[in-house]
Amino acid sequence: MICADIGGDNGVLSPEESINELSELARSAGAVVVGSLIQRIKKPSRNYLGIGKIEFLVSIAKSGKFDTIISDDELTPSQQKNLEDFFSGKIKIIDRTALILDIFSKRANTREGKLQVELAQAEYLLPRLAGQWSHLERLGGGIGTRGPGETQIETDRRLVRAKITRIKKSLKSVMVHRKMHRSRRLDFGLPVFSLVGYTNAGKSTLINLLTNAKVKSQDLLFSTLDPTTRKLRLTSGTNILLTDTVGFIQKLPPKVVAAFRATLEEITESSVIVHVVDISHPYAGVQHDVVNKILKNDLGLNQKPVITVLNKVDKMLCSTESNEFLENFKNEFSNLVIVSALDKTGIDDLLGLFQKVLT
Ligand SMILES: Nc1nc2c(ncn2[C@@H]2O[C@H](COP(=O)(O)OP(=O)(O)OP(=O)(O)O)[C@@H](O)[C@H]2O)c(=O)[nH]1
Ligand SMILES: [Mg+2]
Repeated sequence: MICADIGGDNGVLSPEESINELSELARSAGAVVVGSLIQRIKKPSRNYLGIGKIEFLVSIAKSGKFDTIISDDELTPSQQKNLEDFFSGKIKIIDRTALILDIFSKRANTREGKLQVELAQAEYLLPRLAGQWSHLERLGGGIGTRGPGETQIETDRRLVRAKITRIKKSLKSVMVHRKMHRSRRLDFGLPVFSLVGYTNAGKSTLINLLTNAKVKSQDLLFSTLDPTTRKLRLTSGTNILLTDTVGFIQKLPPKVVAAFRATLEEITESSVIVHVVDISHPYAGVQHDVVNKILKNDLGLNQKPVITVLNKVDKMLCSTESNEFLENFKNEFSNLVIVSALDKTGIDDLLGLFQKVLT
């Protein structure tokens, strides 16, 4: 697998940082990344990459060292088709969104999660249908090909539209059911604290540590898709509900965010946002800002109290630079706590903050 980025300025990470993240996503989907390339051009060409880079890739494709190319930017249907033609259909071409949706489809466990992924996949595929499926069938399974139906018959846009309507309807009924559950829960008057954050920040590790929730946590992007809620008793005797949610990432297309609106609603209805940041990550600052932006702009959460949890402090290098980084965070945020969900540093402080924001 080769990852490619055209070095445009449409993300919050630099092209190099963004392509590193794309490699992590590919690894999370089970792929082995054998190389990456960045091309600095002002505007993507009709083939996405310039002809020189494509010829270079075609020449090394002959060695059989890779079978897939993933672009870091969303490809238009014709860019995807043009690129595929250069490789005579022998190399699979997918983009960041298809890769993320593929990971989501592997992780979804609940009916609601599965429906949301199906919806996002169908919305993504609708404009890309022309002549695509026969080609994908030739390439066989693997990442980026798992879709809402892989049969020829579904190449028909009308059918996919009907499918979108159907999924939305099913989602609505699942949501009504869940809302009833939620209102019952709210009847108990328990405040809900939502763990949110960039993917891989340590949200699931934290809920497991605090509540014995047994959510799967692993060093892969988007481990968690379906939300989990558990009761947590604070030292004062007060009970709260703690919810683990799907992680965020930069360059997440609005259609994908929209498909997960039901899950994200959990966050909008919570009393307190617990923003978990992997402080040991080289892009921790950017990751924090990406999440903040989604919370504020996409979910309209400006008013809720936020607790900022700087996690993985055990992994942080003790340099002047990292100390300065921590100090900057401390100066900027009032409800801030530094923890390690792994070696349990700072957990009492975190629980103390939970109590403080309630009073
Ligand atoms: N060193 C260290 N590793 C941690 C800490 N907290 C979590 N991890 C590791 O970080 C990885 C990701 O943790 P998760 O809890 O799955 O992260 P998440 O935020 O739930 O990730 P998604 O579900 O993918 O959004 C796992 O390998 C954890 O073991 C920590 O405090 N220190
Ligand atoms: Mg998780």
